[in-house]
Amino acid sequence: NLKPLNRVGVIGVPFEKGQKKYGVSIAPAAVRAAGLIDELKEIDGLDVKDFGDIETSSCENNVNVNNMNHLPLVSACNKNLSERVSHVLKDGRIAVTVGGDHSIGVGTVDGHYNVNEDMILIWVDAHADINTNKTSESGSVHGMPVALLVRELSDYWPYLPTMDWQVPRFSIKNLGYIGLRSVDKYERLAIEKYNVPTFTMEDVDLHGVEKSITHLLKVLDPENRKPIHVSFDIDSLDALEAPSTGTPVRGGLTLREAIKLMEIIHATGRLRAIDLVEINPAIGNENDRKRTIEAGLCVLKAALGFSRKGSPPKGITDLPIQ
Ligand code: B3U
Ligand code: MN
Ligand code: MN
Repeated sequence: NLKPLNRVGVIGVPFEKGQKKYGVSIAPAAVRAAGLIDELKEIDGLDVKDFGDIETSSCENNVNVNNMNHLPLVSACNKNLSERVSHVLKDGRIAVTVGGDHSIGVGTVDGHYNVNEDMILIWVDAHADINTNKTSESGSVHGMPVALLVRELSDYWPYLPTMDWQVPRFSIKNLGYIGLRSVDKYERLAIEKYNVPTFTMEDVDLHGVEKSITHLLKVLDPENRKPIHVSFDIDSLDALEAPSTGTPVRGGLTLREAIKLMEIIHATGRLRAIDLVEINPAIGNENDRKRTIEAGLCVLKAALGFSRKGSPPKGITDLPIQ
C-alpha cells in the first residue's frame, strides 16, 4: 500500500523547442527566483531537495521528421529528463518538474513509468496534446506528448529517429483529462475511440471541480492504490488567471478551482510526480508575469500539502502567556 510521502525533488527544464515562441525556457529560473524552493520548504513537514536543471542541448542534428519540429532536441532533453525523474523517485521523493513547454511531459511520464508501472496520469490542460505528426496543425511537439507516450497510438507514428530510448508502454487506459476546451478534430476522435475519461470545462461547469476530479480518480483507480502523476499545463487556468503562456484560452479553471483540484489530489497521499509547464515569462507585462508565476506556485503548493487553514506552531498546543 502506498504511504503519503513528505519528500520532494525539484527539477527545472529550461526547454522551449516543443513550441514556437521565445520565453518558456526561462520559466524555471523565473519560478525559482519567485521563491519556489523556500515556499515549498515552508510547507509543514516537507523535505525539499533541488536537483537542478536538465541539460538541454542546442546543436540540432540533421534528422528531419515531417511536421514534427526540432524532434532531435526534444528527444535529447526528454531522455535526460526521464533519467532525472526516475532518479528522484528512486530517492523516495515526489518528482516536481518545472518546464519548459509541454513536450517535456514525454520525459516526466517516461521516467515515472519506468519506476512505477501502475501509475495513472491526470493531464490538466486546455488542450489534449494527443496529436501525432499526421494530425497536428502546428508541427509543435508540445501538442503531441500524450500520443508519443501511449502504447495504443504507437502504430499511428512513423519511425522516429533519435527516439529509440523511449518505448511507449504506458496504456491510454490509465489516462484522464481535466480542463479541456480547445481540442482538435483528430484529438477528439482519439479521445472517443479509446474512451479516455475526460472532464472538459463543460463538464467541470456542470459537476464542479471536486466531483470531476473525484470521479476521474475513481474511474482510473477504483481501489485507491495507484501512484498519481499530474501534468499541469498553466493554460488549463483561465487566461485571466495565467496570461503569460503561449496559447491562452478563455473560459478555463479559476485559480481557486485548480487549488481545490490539487488539494484533493494531495489528500489521496498518492501523488508521486507533478509537472508545471507552459509558463512564459516573456509574454505580457510585469503584472501578467507575476500573476502567472504566483498562480503556478499556488498550484504546486496545494498539490504538496500547503493548507489554506494554516499550520499550527510545531509542538505547541496553547497561545503564549503574556
Ligand atoms: N492542439 C494544438 C494547439 C496546442 C496544443 N498545446 C498547446 N497548443 N499549448 C497543437 O498545436 O497541437
Ligand atoms: Mn499542454
Ligand atoms: Mn495547453
